[in-house]
Amino acid sequence: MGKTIFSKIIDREIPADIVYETDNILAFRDINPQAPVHILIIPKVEIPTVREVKGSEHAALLGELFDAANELAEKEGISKEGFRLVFNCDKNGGQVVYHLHMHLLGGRQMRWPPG
Ligand code: DGP
Repeated sequence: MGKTIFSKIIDREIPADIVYETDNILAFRDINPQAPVHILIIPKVEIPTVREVKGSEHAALLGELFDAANELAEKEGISKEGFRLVFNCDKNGGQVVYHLHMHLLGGRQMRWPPG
């Protein structure tokens, strides 16, 4: 299987507005933002979908994703008013890029149910 667009961003083969990086995590602004703040937070390791996530194997990595989300929400000034974290999974979930990613959305009132 070829590299996903997100692996190319991790490897700096294509540009992105990177806002956070650690040994295990990268975060960058979504190219097609759905809110004033729309950041994608991804593990550097390739995990295609939520279905491959295992608590026994990935607990620490998931913790790092949530730490990054909280840190970025604070930095972007959306922590106090609130924000939304989303993982889309497969076709019905609306997943387009098959590299696990958490959407951090904020800066406006979110609605429910989602589209
Ligand atoms: P999803 O539907 O959950 O798979 O979301 C994929 C998101 O990735 C979508 O909101 C648009 C974003 N995206 C796709 N290609 C690129 C890219 O090349 N650069 C950036 N920054 N974002 C991208």
